[in-house]
Amino acid sequence: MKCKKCGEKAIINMPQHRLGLCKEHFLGWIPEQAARAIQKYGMFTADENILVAVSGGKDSLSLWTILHDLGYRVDGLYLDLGIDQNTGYSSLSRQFAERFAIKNGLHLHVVEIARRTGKTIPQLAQATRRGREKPCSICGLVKRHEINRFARENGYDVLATGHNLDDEAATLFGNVIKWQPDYLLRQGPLLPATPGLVRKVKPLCRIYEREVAAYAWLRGIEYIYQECPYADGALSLYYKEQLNRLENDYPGTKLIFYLNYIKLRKTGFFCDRQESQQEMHACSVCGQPIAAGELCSYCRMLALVNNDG
Ligand code: Q46
Ligand code: ZN
Ligand code: ZN
Repeated sequence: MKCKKCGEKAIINMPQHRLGLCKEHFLGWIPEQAARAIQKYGMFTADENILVAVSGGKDSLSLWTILHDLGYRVDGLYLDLGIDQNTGYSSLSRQFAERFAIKNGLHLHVVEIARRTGKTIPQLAQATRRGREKPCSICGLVKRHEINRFARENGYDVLATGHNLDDEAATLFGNVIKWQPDYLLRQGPLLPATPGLVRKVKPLCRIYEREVAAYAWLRGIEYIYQECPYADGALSLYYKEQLNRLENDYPGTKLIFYLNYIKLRKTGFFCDRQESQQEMHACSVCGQPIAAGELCSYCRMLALVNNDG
Protein backbone atom coordinates (compact mmCIF):
# COMPACT_ATOMS: atom_id res chain seq x y z
CA MET A 1 0.00 0.00 0.00
CA LYS A 2 1.16 3.51 -0.83
CA CYS A 3 0.91 6.77 1.09
CA LYS A 4 -2.03 8.70 -0.30
CA LYS A 5 -0.17 11.99 0.04
CA CYS A 6 3.27 11.23 -1.43
CA GLY A 7 3.19 7.76 -3.01
CA GLU A 8 5.93 6.37 -0.73
CA LYS A 9 5.41 3.09 1.07
CA ALA A 10 2.60 3.42 3.66
CA ILE A 11 3.37 2.34 7.23
CA ILE A 12 -0.26 2.39 8.33
CA ASN A 13 -3.55 1.59 6.69
CA MET A 14 -6.71 3.16 8.08
CA PRO A 15 -9.55 1.38 6.27
CA GLN A 16 -12.22 3.50 7.97
CA HIS A 17 -10.84 6.52 6.09
CA ARG A 18 -9.62 4.51 3.07
CA LEU A 19 -6.28 6.05 3.84
CA GLY A 20 -2.72 4.74 3.96
CA LEU A 21 0.09 7.03 5.06
CA CYS A 22 3.88 7.00 5.29
CA LYS A 23 5.56 7.79 8.62
CA GLU A 24 6.06 11.47 7.88
CA HIS A 25 2.52 12.08 6.71
CA PHE A 26 1.00 9.97 9.49
CA LEU A 27 2.89 12.01 12.10
CA GLY A 28 1.42 15.14 10.54
CA TRP A 29 -2.07 13.69 10.13
CA ILE A 30 -2.64 12.80 13.80
CA PRO A 31 -2.16 16.36 15.14
CA GLU A 32 -4.32 17.63 12.25
CA GLN A 33 -7.12 15.33 13.40
CA ALA A 34 -6.78 16.58 16.97
CA ALA A 35 -6.73 20.21 15.79
CA ARG A 36 -9.87 19.60 13.73
CA ALA A 37 -11.68 18.13 16.73
CA ILE A 38 -10.58 21.05 18.92
CA GLN A 39 -11.99 23.49 16.38
CA LYS A 40 -15.09 21.55 15.39
CA TYR A 41 -16.31 21.11 18.95
CA GLY A 42 -15.01 24.50 20.20
CA MET A 43 -12.89 22.88 22.89
CA PHE A 44 -10.56 25.77 23.73
CA THR A 45 -8.69 28.72 22.30
CA ALA A 46 -4.99 29.58 22.14
CA ASP A 47 -5.17 31.98 25.08
CA GLU A 48 -6.60 29.49 27.55
CA ASN A 49 -4.71 27.46 30.16
CA ILE A 50 -5.07 23.74 29.59
CA LEU A 51 -4.48 20.96 32.08
CA VAL A 52 -3.93 17.45 30.72
CA ALA A 53 -4.71 14.53 33.01
CA VAL A 54 -1.60 12.38 32.61
CA SER A 55 -1.54 8.69 33.51
CA GLY A 56 1.86 7.78 32.05
CA GLY A 57 0.12 5.81 29.27
CA LYS A 58 0.24 6.29 25.50
CA ASP A 59 -2.96 8.31 25.15
CA SER A 60 -2.33 11.03 27.70
CA LEU A 61 1.36 11.44 26.81
CA SER A 62 0.52 11.60 23.09
CA LEU A 63 -2.17 14.18 23.81
CA TRP A 64 0.26 16.28 25.83
CA THR A 65 2.82 16.11 22.98
CA ILE A 66 0.24 17.05 20.36
CA LEU A 67 -1.21 20.01 22.28
CA HIS A 68 2.26 21.32 23.05
CA ASP A 69 3.32 20.94 19.39
CA LEU A 70 0.16 22.76 18.31
CA GLY A 71 1.34 25.68 20.44
CA TYR A 72 -1.15 25.51 23.31
CA ARG A 73 -0.31 26.47 26.91
CA VAL A 74 -0.60 23.09 28.54
CA ASP A 75 0.54 21.56 31.82
CA GLY A 76 0.13 18.00 33.08
CA LEU A 77 -1.45 16.60 36.22
CA TYR A 78 -0.54 13.15 37.48
CA LEU A 79 -2.63 11.63 40.27
CA ASP A 80 -0.66 9.16 42.35
CA LEU A 81 -3.34 6.66 43.34
CA GLY A 82 -1.03 4.55 45.51
CA ILE A 83 -1.80 1.34 43.59
CA ASP A 84 1.53 -0.31 44.26
CA GLN A 85 1.02 -3.57 46.09
CA ASN A 86 2.61 -6.44 44.15
CA THR A 87 2.76 -4.55 40.87
CA GLY A 88 4.34 -1.15 41.60
CA TYR A 89 1.86 0.24 39.05
CA SER A 90 1.54 3.76 40.46
CA SER A 91 5.27 4.24 41.10
CA LEU A 92 6.12 3.06 37.61
CA SER A 93 3.50 5.11 35.80
CA ARG A 94 4.53 8.16 37.82
CA GLN A 95 8.14 7.66 36.71
CA PHE A 96 7.04 7.59 33.06
CA ALA A 97 5.02 10.79 33.50
CA GLU A 98 7.85 12.58 35.35
CA ARG A 99 10.54 11.48 32.89
CA PHE A 100 8.39 12.58 29.96
CA ALA A 101 7.87 16.04 31.48
CA ILE A 102 11.58 16.52 32.18
CA LYS A 103 12.63 15.29 28.73
CA ASN A 104 10.24 17.68 27.00
CA GLY A 105 10.64 20.65 29.33
CA LEU A 106 6.97 20.54 30.36
CA HIS A 107 5.41 21.26 33.71
CA LEU A 108 3.90 18.32 35.58
CA HIS A 109 1.91 18.64 38.80
CA VAL A 110 1.67 15.59 41.02
CA VAL A 111 -1.12 15.04 43.54
CA GLU A 112 -0.79 12.12 45.92
CA ILE A 113 -4.20 10.77 46.89
CA ALA A 114 -2.79 9.37 50.15
CA ARG A 115 -1.76 12.90 51.14
CA ARG A 116 -5.12 14.37 50.23
CA THR A 117 -7.32 11.76 51.89
CA GLY A 118 -5.01 9.93 54.31
CA LYS A 119 -5.43 6.71 52.34
CA THR A 120 -4.40 5.18 49.03
CA ILE A 121 -7.08 4.06 46.56
CA PRO A 122 -6.89 0.39 47.62
CA GLN A 123 -7.20 1.48 51.28
CA LEU A 124 -10.17 3.76 50.53
CA ALA A 125 -11.78 0.93 48.62
CA GLN A 126 -11.24 -1.47 51.50
CA ALA A 127 -12.83 0.99 53.91
CA THR A 128 -16.05 1.37 51.93
CA ARG A 129 -18.68 -1.13 50.96
CA ARG A 130 -18.85 0.38 47.49
CA GLY A 131 -15.23 -0.41 46.66
CA ARG A 132 -14.47 -3.57 48.56
CA GLU A 133 -15.01 -5.89 45.60
CA LYS A 134 -13.23 -3.74 43.06
CA PRO A 135 -11.81 -0.26 43.70
CA CYS A 136 -12.71 1.20 40.30
CA SER A 137 -15.85 3.05 41.29
CA ILE A 138 -14.15 4.67 44.32
CA CYS A 139 -11.11 5.37 42.15
CA GLY A 140 -13.26 7.03 39.46
CA LEU A 141 -15.03 9.14 42.07
CA VAL A 142 -11.75 10.28 43.64
CA LYS A 143 -10.07 10.97 40.29
CA ARG A 144 -12.97 13.06 38.98
CA HIS A 145 -13.14 15.02 42.20
CA GLU A 146 -9.41 15.65 42.60
CA ILE A 147 -8.74 16.56 38.99
CA ASN A 148 -11.61 19.05 39.01
CA ARG A 149 -10.55 20.51 42.36
CA PHE A 150 -6.96 20.92 41.20
CA ALA A 151 -7.94 22.57 37.92
CA ARG A 152 -10.26 25.03 39.68
CA GLU A 153 -7.85 25.91 42.46
CA ASN A 154 -4.99 26.46 40.05
CA GLY A 155 -6.73 28.62 37.47
CA TYR A 156 -6.96 26.19 34.54
CA ASP A 157 -9.71 26.97 32.03
CA VAL A 158 -10.09 23.49 30.71
CA LEU A 159 -9.24 19.91 31.51
CA ALA A 160 -8.18 17.65 28.62
CA THR A 161 -8.14 13.86 28.79
CA GLY A 162 -6.58 11.35 26.40
CA HIS A 163 -9.74 9.33 25.65
CA ASN A 164 -9.50 7.92 22.14
CA LEU A 165 -12.29 6.75 19.86
CA ASP A 166 -12.15 3.18 21.15
CA ASP A 167 -12.63 4.43 24.73
CA GLU A 168 -15.51 6.64 23.69
CA ALA A 169 -17.20 3.98 21.56
CA ALA A 170 -16.88 1.40 24.37
CA THR A 171 -18.39 3.81 26.91
CA LEU A 172 -21.21 4.66 24.54
CA PHE A 173 -21.80 0.98 23.85
CA GLY A 174 -22.08 0.31 27.60
CA ASN A 175 -24.44 3.24 28.08
CA VAL A 176 -26.66 2.05 25.22
CA ILE A 177 -26.68 -1.57 26.36
CA LYS A 178 -27.86 -0.42 29.78
CA TRP A 179 -29.87 2.51 28.39
CA GLN A 180 -28.42 5.00 30.81
CA PRO A 181 -30.13 8.25 29.77
CA ASP A 182 -28.17 10.52 32.11
CA TYR A 183 -24.85 9.25 30.78
CA LEU A 184 -26.09 9.41 27.19
CA LEU A 185 -26.88 13.08 27.73
CA ARG A 186 -23.47 13.84 29.12
CA GLN A 187 -21.02 11.82 27.03
CA GLY A 188 -19.16 13.62 24.28
CA PRO A 189 -16.04 15.46 23.15
CA LEU A 190 -16.88 18.56 25.19
CA LEU A 191 -18.56 18.99 28.54
CA PRO A 192 -19.11 22.70 29.12
CA ALA A 193 -18.19 24.24 32.47
CA THR A 194 -20.94 24.56 35.04
CA PRO A 195 -20.72 26.27 38.44
CA GLY A 196 -18.11 24.26 40.35
CA LEU A 197 -17.02 22.10 37.41
CA VAL A 198 -14.36 22.99 34.85
CA ARG A 199 -14.86 22.38 31.13
CA LYS A 200 -13.74 18.91 30.01
CA VAL A 201 -12.54 18.01 26.53
CA LYS A 202 -11.29 14.96 24.63
CA PRO A 203 -9.23 16.08 21.63
CA LEU A 204 -8.32 12.50 20.56
CA CYS A 205 -11.94 11.33 20.48
CA ARG A 206 -11.96 10.79 16.70
CA ILE A 207 -8.68 8.84 16.57
CA TYR A 208 -8.59 5.05 16.88
CA GLU A 209 -6.59 3.53 19.73
CA ARG A 210 -4.24 1.67 17.39
CA GLU A 211 -3.44 4.96 15.67
CA VAL A 212 -2.63 6.70 18.95
CA ALA A 213 -0.40 3.74 19.84
CA ALA A 214 1.33 3.97 16.45
CA TYR A 215 1.78 7.72 16.92
CA ALA A 216 3.33 7.28 20.38
CA TRP A 217 5.67 4.62 19.09
CA LEU A 218 6.74 6.55 15.99
CA ARG A 219 7.30 9.70 18.06
CA GLY A 220 9.51 7.73 20.46
CA ILE A 221 7.26 8.50 23.44
CA GLU A 222 8.16 6.23 26.34
CA TYR A 223 5.03 5.17 28.14
CA ILE A 224 3.88 2.50 30.55
CA TYR A 225 2.60 -0.65 28.81
CA GLN A 226 1.35 -2.22 32.00
CA GLU A 227 -2.33 -1.68 32.76
CA CYS A 228 -3.60 -0.93 36.24
CA PRO A 229 -3.94 -4.36 37.93
CA TYR A 230 -7.62 -3.65 38.60
CA ALA A 231 -8.37 -3.08 34.91
CA ASP A 232 -8.34 -6.85 34.42
CA GLY A 233 -11.75 -8.18 33.54
CA ALA A 234 -13.24 -4.70 33.12
CA LEU A 235 -16.42 -4.68 31.08
CA SER A 236 -15.09 -1.78 29.01
CA LEU A 237 -12.27 -4.01 27.71
CA TYR A 238 -14.80 -6.63 26.71
CA TYR A 239 -16.85 -4.00 24.87
CA LYS A 240 -13.72 -2.85 23.07
CA GLU A 241 -13.02 -6.39 21.90
CA GLN A 242 -16.55 -6.81 20.59
CA LEU A 243 -16.45 -3.46 18.78
CA ASN A 244 -13.12 -4.44 17.22
CA ARG A 245 -14.67 -7.63 15.90
CA LEU A 246 -17.37 -5.54 14.23
CA GLU A 247 -14.75 -3.12 12.97
CA ASN A 248 -12.72 -5.92 11.38
CA ASP A 249 -15.71 -7.09 9.38
CA TYR A 250 -17.14 -3.64 8.73
CA PRO A 251 -14.42 -0.98 8.80
CA GLY A 252 -15.65 2.36 10.11
CA THR A 253 -18.28 0.90 12.45
CA LYS A 254 -16.75 2.43 15.60
CA LEU A 255 -16.39 5.83 14.00
CA ILE A 256 -19.94 5.89 12.64
CA PHE A 257 -21.35 4.63 15.94
CA TYR A 258 -19.72 7.48 17.86
CA LEU A 259 -19.99 10.33 15.37
CA ASN A 260 -23.64 9.67 14.56
CA TYR A 261 -24.41 9.65 18.27
CA ILE A 262 -22.81 13.08 18.63
CA LYS A 263 -24.74 14.36 15.63
CA LEU A 264 -28.03 13.00 16.94
CA ARG A 265 -27.42 14.45 20.35
CA LYS A 266 -26.78 17.85 18.82
CA THR A 267 -30.11 17.74 17.04
CA GLY A 268 -31.85 17.16 20.37
CA PHE A 269 -32.53 13.46 19.79
CA PHE A 270 -31.62 12.71 23.38
CA CYS A 271 -33.61 15.50 24.97
CA ASP A 272 -33.17 16.56 28.56
CA ARG A 273 -35.53 14.91 30.98
CA GLN A 274 -37.05 17.15 33.62
CA GLU A 275 -35.06 15.63 36.44
CA SER A 276 -31.80 16.28 34.55
CA GLN A 277 -32.66 19.94 34.59
CA GLN A 278 -33.13 20.13 38.31
CA GLU A 279 -31.34 22.90 40.18
CA MET A 280 -27.89 22.07 41.42
CA HIS A 281 -26.34 23.47 44.56
CA ALA A 282 -22.86 23.41 46.06
CA CYS A 283 -21.56 20.66 48.35
CA SER A 284 -21.15 22.25 51.77
CA VAL A 285 -17.58 20.94 52.13
CA CYS A 286 -15.89 21.12 48.72
CA GLY A 287 -18.25 23.35 46.71
CA GLN A 288 -18.68 20.98 43.78
CA PRO A 289 -22.25 20.85 42.41
CA ILE A 290 -24.80 18.33 43.65
CA ALA A 291 -28.48 17.74 42.98
CA ALA A 292 -29.58 16.76 46.46
CA GLY A 293 -28.41 16.63 50.06
CA GLU A 294 -25.62 18.51 51.74
CA LEU A 295 -22.50 16.59 50.73
CA CYS A 296 -21.30 15.33 47.34
CA SER A 297 -20.60 11.62 47.02
CA TYR A 298 -16.85 12.18 47.37
CA CYS A 299 -17.19 14.08 50.65
CA ARG A 300 -19.77 11.56 51.91
CA MET A 301 -17.37 8.73 51.14
CA LEU A 302 -14.50 10.47 52.94
CA ALA A 303 -16.66 11.25 56.00
CA LEU A 304 -17.67 7.60 56.16
CA VAL A 305 -14.10 6.34 55.82
CA ASN A 306 -12.79 8.74 58.45
CA ASN A 307 -15.56 7.92 60.93
CA ASP A 308 -14.81 4.23 60.56
CA GLY A 309 -11.08 4.77 60.86
S1 Q46 B 1 -6.87 3.24 37.67
FE1 Q46 B 1 -8.59 3.20 39.05
FE2 Q46 B 1 -8.64 2.53 36.47
FE3 Q46 B 1 -7.16 1.11 38.18
S2 Q46 B 1 -8.48 1.21 39.98
FE4 Q46 B 1 -9.87 0.91 38.24
S3 Q46 B 1 -10.40 3.01 37.76
S4 Q46 B 1 -8.51 0.30 36.62
S5 Q46 B 1 -8.87 3.67 34.63
ZN1 ZN C 1 3.70 10.25 2.56
ZN1 ZN D 1 -17.96 17.64 48.34
